Amino acid sequence: MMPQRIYSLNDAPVAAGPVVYWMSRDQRVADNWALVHAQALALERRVPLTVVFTLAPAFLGATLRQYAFMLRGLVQTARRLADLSIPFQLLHGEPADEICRFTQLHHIGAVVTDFDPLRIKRAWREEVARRLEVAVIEVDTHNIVPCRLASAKQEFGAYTIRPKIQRLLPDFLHEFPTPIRHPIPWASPTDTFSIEPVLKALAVDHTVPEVAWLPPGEAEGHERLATFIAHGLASYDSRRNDPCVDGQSGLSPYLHFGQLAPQRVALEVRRHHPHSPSAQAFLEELIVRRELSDNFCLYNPFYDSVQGFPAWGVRSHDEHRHDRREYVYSREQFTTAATHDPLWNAAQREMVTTGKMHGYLRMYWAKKILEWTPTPEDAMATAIYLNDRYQLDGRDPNGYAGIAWSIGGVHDRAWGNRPVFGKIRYMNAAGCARKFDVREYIRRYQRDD
Ligand code: FAD
Ligand code: FO1
Repeated sequence: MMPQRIYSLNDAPVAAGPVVYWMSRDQRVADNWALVHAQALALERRVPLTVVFTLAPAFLGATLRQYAFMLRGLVQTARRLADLSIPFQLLHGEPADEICRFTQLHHIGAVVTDFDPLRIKRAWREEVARRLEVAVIEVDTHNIVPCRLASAKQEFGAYTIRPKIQRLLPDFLHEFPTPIRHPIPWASPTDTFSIEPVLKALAVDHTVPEVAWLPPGEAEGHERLATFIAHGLASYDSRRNDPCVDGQSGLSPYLHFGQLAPQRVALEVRRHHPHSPSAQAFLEELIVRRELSDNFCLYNPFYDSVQGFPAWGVRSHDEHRHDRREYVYSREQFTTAATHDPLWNAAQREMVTTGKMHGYLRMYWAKKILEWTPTPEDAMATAIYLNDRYQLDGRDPNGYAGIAWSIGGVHDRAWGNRPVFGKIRYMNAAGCARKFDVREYIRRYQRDD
């Protein structure tokens, strides 16, 4: 099923010369269709193969926290590639410039890169495809059913994309081929990068520290998966909405940075728990909800703003723009968890201190930002800023879709009309108290001062 994952970004031919896999979203050796395709091209032509990663400055507001998790993972990936005689090279600077310079310098014959629906990434790929005279090929190795194949348009919700994905899943949910040691060596010398000087030199905000509780890397992602399957999956259905227990998988940072393939997760879950309702609930999130987010970001150019909301959501917000807001908070007050609501403050502190807010509270957290900001535009800007600054798994289609669901009704339906929210689904602390022990959660994330 490889051909359906491949999308040519220009109509230039695969020329003679080495092949480069420009790795970006899917930062792994195992279970990576883009690497498999790049190596197939290189083997056919009996030419060298290399992997490059362009380290961009200040990617979507990422801080030391996210860059460190990513780079520590890349060190491990670079080592795994070296074992396959495939050099990994880290390029610094504007990605499109660096790729074009690298391609000219090394007389590259083809550039393979991975799929990512985010605007910034498409701009990088489109500029490279325009400037190069050799083939630039995109491979979707993040989605089990390739995003462009699952649907040719923005889907209304999980209920419309689910049948399309389920029909195609048997064609795609298979084992991966494994890359082999590359027989033709890369000619020029390559320098291995050591991480500490790179981290120190990074011109990003160093005030958001690394987290210690989740070790980055491909191996660690696989370990986390094995632990979840052995101890968490069976009770996922009953515990995933309770932030006082460790009921989610904890996989999102590994999935976001591509250190673990969603398809690997689905294969292992299906292998160990083929029929449990808990496994089905988990696969619904992992496959349908996650691939719906890529669909939203691919086909909705306004995935991070109010214009991206469904028409009924835009209309509803316009009707309620002048409703009195009982509380209005500044970005500073949100950031420092200084609202009147101990539950919201606890969720904010969980995110700031651990880098991963519990999934159930993310809905409540974002909806309260809508309630306590002057306009829906402010709400979107504030939620995205905080989410992308503190979450390890931020700057991801899941985040833009999750925030647009919470604030704008994307992938949701209209509810009864109420002040400020209009027809957007409402949530409050009383509703949370019906789901979990709110006082216990608040106690856990008490301000430690
Ligand atoms: P699990 O419950 O174990 O789920 C496993 C995987 O399934 C997740 O890693 C994810 O890939 C997928 N998944 C689960 N729930 C969703 C969902 N609602 N939408 C899409 N995919 C889902 N997810 C991010 O990856 N990055 C974000 O920045 C992000 N921001 C969010 C903001 C808001 C306001 C909301 C409502 C949701 C957001 N989500 C985000 C989706 C979801 O909350 C997280 O994916 C999940 O909590 C990650 O933890 P986990 O891997 O332990 O989850
Ligand atoms: N991808 C890159 O190709 N180069 C980068 O420098 C880079 C930095 C980065 C920082 C934080 C983060 O969360 C993601 C980052 N990514 C980078 C992209 C990432 O791998 C994903 O492609 C998207 O964020 C998810 O679609």
